[in-house]
Amino acid sequence: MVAPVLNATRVRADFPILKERVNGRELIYLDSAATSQKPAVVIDAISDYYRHANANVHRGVHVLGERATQVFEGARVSVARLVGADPRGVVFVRNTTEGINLVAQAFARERLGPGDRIVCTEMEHHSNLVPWQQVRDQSGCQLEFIPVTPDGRLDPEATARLLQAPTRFLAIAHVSNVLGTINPVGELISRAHAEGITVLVDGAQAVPHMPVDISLLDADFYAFSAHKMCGPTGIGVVYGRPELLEQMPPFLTGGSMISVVTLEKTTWDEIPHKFEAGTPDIAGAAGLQAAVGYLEQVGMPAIFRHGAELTEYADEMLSEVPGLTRYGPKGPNQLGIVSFNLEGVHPHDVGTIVDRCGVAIRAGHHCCQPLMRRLKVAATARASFYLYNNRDDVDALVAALGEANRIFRS
Ligand code: 7TS
Repeated sequence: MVAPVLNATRVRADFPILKERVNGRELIYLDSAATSQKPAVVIDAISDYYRHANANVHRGVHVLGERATQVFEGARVSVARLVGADPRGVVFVRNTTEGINLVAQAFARERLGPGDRIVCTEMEHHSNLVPWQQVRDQSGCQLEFIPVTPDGRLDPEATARLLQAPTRFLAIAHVSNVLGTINPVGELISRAHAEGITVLVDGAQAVPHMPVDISLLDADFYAFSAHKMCGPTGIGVVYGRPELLEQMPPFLTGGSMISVVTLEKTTWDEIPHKFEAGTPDIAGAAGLQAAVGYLEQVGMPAIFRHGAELTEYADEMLSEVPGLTRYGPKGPNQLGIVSFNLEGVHPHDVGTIVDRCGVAIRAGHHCCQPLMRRLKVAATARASFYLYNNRDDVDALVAALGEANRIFRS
């Protein structure tokens, strides 16, 4: 089935910040992989929550307490629907990073020891790499990495070698935040499960951009952040298979996650509350629910198609820029993210000149230092697109890169 086309002009009008002027020009925001902009419905949902419903959750006998609890639990149901998950498996955390740490400490550290192996990939964001080094150091298990090929994919032979004993855990990005590569996680999960390997997927760059169905993928754990999918900062999700969450000890302890507390011992609340210690980000949940509603209304298939078409157009246009090296795969297996360098110009200088032209991109290692080493670069410039970008934005980037070339290479 062909995905519907997104009306980029209409979508753009939903994002108040895109009317800002920077350096005397209309803002062109090409840094959505770092964080997305927010539509008015999300900003309003947060404000409305504080104006009409603010109270603490799961405790109030009063009306506002009930409203706040409805907002928070309603958000859980909405998120679960978006990603095809059982709401009992949807744990609210601060962000992807915290979600991965939860799984590393409450699942992997508990179960792995000397003789076991965790497998990661060289394209991971530090958030899906450093927590596994911690588990390795704490538990005495091994940690190995699937290498990345020169065209930005996972090495198939190493994947086959590493997806077997003694590997017990695989932690892998669904979409790379530097290369835009869409990893074949569904296939990897079924191969891993055939070998008894548990899988965590870092979906920080996938959920915002493509239809994701966690139950179809059969992921054991799946983490993502609201702020990259039109929602607010401060709230994210880690999905865990309910049977696994039930067996796991809590990650953080204290209020809200208990059943009975005596001075001697404590019993835990039901999942997912067992993993939500302390007062949660209720206003964030209100914003996230509005973001989910917004994405569903525009339609994830349309958003995916728009990102893929824009990336293809960017590839075509950037190939005309003199001295530009583009990293990562081209074609249908990558989306929304274009990393590159201009010969003889430091990526930070590229970023600064482009910013002067009103175009916001990111330059640096993108929290992927091992991947930078593999690409044999210290840093890259990166443009990342989202539903509110259009071809004019790509043209503005290309013009700004022409300016950088003129200044540095003339
Ligand atoms: N995983 C991936 C694949 C990411 O892209 C990011 C953030 C994270 C995890 C961490 O997300 P957080 O919400 O916990 O911070 N990526 C980026 C980026 O590419 N530029 O800034 C943040």
